[in-house]
Amino acid sequence: MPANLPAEAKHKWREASETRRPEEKIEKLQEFLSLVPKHKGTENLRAQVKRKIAILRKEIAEKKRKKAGVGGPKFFVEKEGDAQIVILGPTNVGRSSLLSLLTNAKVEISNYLYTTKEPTPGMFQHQDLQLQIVEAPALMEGSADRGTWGLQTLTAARNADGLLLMIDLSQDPVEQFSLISRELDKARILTRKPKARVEIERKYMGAGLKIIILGHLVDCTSKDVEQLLKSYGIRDAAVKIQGEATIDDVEDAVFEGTVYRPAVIIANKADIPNATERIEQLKGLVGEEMKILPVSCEAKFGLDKLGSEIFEMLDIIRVYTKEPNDRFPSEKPFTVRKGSTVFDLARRIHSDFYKQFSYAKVWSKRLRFSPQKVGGTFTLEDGDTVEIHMK
Ligand SMILES: Nc1nc2c(ncn2[C@@H]2O[C@H](COP(=O)(O)OP(=O)(O)OP(=O)(O)O)[C@@H](O)[C@H]2O)c(=O)[nH]1
Ligand SMILES: [Mg+2]
Repeated sequence: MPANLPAEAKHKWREASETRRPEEKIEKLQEFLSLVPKHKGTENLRAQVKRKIAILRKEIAEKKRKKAGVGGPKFFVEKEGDAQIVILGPTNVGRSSLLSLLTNAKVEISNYLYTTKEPTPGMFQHQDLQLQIVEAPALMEGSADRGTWGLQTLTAARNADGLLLMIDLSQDPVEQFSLISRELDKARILTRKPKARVEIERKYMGAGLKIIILGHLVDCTSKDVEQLLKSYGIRDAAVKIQGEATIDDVEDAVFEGTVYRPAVIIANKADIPNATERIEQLKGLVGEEMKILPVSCEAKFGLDKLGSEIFEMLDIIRVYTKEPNDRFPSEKPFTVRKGSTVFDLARRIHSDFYKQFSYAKVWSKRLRFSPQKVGGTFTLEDGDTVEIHMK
């Protein structure tokens, strides 16, 4: 990644990331680009910034159309529900068929290629979770490199919380999966948990830079990290470093370059005669790294497990909250990351709940008795009910 950018480029990046208005942001990003030296080491970064500019342009155009009340192709799908899941795959694999089986979205299913031309959403209810499923326009060779079509498909994937990578068992599964992997790779969307995860939370509540190292820094010290961030003008942020991180991983996080999106493979058209053989081929390629779910949208089998597979893939838990004077907990759960504590939940509800936290009562099947009085660092599990008491 882009080590050793000139100071003025770093300065410009800071300006760009602090600007909210898309028009102004584009301007700053263009200025930034002109300050980045052109060599192999900055290639990724330059491509990424160009992509950012192209996305901002779409955003502006879409806003204008909306204001003028004219229709036209939609580029972005606003998030709704508890999570947004994007169906990604080559043309004709059955993405629309899957969307129409899971939701009541109106989509055209046909044997023609490239029927779906814009990201199309629908809501899918899994137990008490509302999952928004979005069919992205077909992925093709070169999607990551060119044009509006590829940009809208991969932007949808980048903005999602999880991916359903769909392939067609009546065609060569290895070829299709390789195509998907290649394009995701180029767009810097990882579907395997990365070794390192660096999160930079700007505008950290306490003043100053706080570096929280939960893993290891492999080629630098925390002083180096501090210095790097300061050179980008980041003096007020919480930086969480997990796993085995390098200084490049930290710099990549500054540019919000690589993202990780969990995924499962949906192997559709499992009703065709030699499906079993092709599933084995695919397994040989993918190994244990990703789940493969053979389904048939036409014969309607294999789909009953989809909801729980998505839930598992997302790595989230559902937590129910209760007011101290109410008899029953909320019907709608909060969804929080697996491993979250009572403090994390409190922060999610409202910052006051965190700041004035006193203790909580937790009802849970796994506890020997419920409710149990717990502190803020108590780790929650799926299905827990929490009652927060403030000072
Ligand atoms: N045999 C079989 N055919 C299927 C299955 N699912 C979908 N099809 C057929 O595959 C073709 C493509 O289905 P779509 O759902 O339109 O595929 P898509 O991925 O949305 O395609 P585009 O939007 O055009 O890229 C249609 O003719 C479907 O009837 C399946 O499980 N088995
Ligand atoms: Mg379609």
